Formats: sequence, structure tokens, C-alpha cells
Amino acid sequence: MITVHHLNFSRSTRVLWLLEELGLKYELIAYERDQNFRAPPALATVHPLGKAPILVDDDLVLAESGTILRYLEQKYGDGRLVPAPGTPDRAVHDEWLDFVESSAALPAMLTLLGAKTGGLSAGLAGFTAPELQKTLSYISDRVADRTYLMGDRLTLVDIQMSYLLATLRNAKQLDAFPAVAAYLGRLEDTAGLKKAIEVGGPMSPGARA
Ligand SMILES: N[C@@H](CCC(=O)N[C@@H](CS)C(=O)NCC(=O)O)C(=O)O
Repeated sequence: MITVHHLNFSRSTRVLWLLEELGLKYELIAYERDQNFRAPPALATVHPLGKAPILVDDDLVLAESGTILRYLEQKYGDGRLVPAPGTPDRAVHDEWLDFVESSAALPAMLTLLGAKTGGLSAGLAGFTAPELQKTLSYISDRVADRTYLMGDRLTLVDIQMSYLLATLRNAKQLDAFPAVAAYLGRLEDTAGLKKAIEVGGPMSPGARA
């Protein structure tokens, strides 16, 4: 039995999207962010980190969206959403998958947190702004002539990338990166992401997604 502990406006949409892509049945337990945009304490009773997403599959309790995507694909997937193991494409795919929540998330989250908290210090802004530009240029170069990050077919990295780009787009950080905004639009046009948003709500406050 698969259960997703889902928080509104969060990364758990990634997990809902993959579950919808794989056509798996699941139970959704929904939590609401508090007035400070934090998760409620109840999430920490499921996993000590108290962050979403959390996946429960029988006795297994997993946090970290990238780990959850890999686990679900390995256990329930048919190989359609990842390049073949041991190939150069798979290594590149996994590099992108790790990149989203590490190198890319750091400047993205600092930028978003800065906007919510009255701005970053000059020192931190001096690090964050060029790092975010580099990150978005890197993604832009990759998707400018590809439908999805790995080419013509949707893979786990697109699912992982969706939340990060939706939050940045809604914070007006994609205005100078039309190829990235167009790529996000292609993700939003997929039936799987549409269904995930229908089930779990938008990924980020703002006009879209
Ligand atoms: N690296 C983790 C990040 C988890 C995370 O920060 N989740 C956010 C929602 S997008 C959260 O639960 N925030 C509420 C809080 O920390 O209080 C992942 O990819 O799952």
C-alpha cells in the first residue's frame, strides 16, 4: 500500500506526478503549510525531517523526493522513464537528477527565501545571484533544442525539475530565460503533471502551476 504525505505548494507534486505516470493506486494524506509557510508538526510524526514529500510503502518510510522517484521507478516502473542502466545517457540522467536538489536548489531556495524575508545580505546576494544565473543558463542550454531534458521522452529528471522551475517562474526568475519557461510549459502540458496538480493543487503560490 502506497501512501503519500503531501504538503500544499510543495515538492510532493513530483511524487504524485510519477505515481500518475505509472498508473499506481495510492492514498494521499494532505497537510497545510502554516502562516510562516512551514510544514505542520504532524509531518514529523511520519518522518523525523518533517518535510514533504514523504512516501510510505508498507513498512518503508522515505523522504527526499529524488530518492522516492528512484525507488518508485525501480520497484514499479517498466524502464520507460529512465535511460537504460549502465549507459552514458543514464549517467547523465542521474547527474541531472542529483543536480536539481543540490547545486540548483541552493541558489534557487536562497533567492526565494530572500524575497520572502526582506532580501539577502549583500555578501549572500553576491554569491546567490550569479549562481542562479549560471544554473538557469545551464538548464537553458540543455532544453533549448530538446523537448525534455534527456531528449524526446519524459524521464525522472523532468519530474524532479518541475517544482524548482515552477517556483522560480512564479517568483519572476525565469523572465530572462524564455527557453526554460517554454520547457516548463511543455512539462505543464503533460497529462501526468496536470493530473498531479488536480489532485494536490498548484506547486507554488502564484498565477500558474
Ligand atoms: N530535498 C528535499 C526537500 C524537502 C523540503 O524542503 N520540502 C519542503 C516542501 S517543498 C517542506 O516540507 N517545507 C516545509 C518546512 O520545511 O517546514 C526533497 O527533495 O524532498
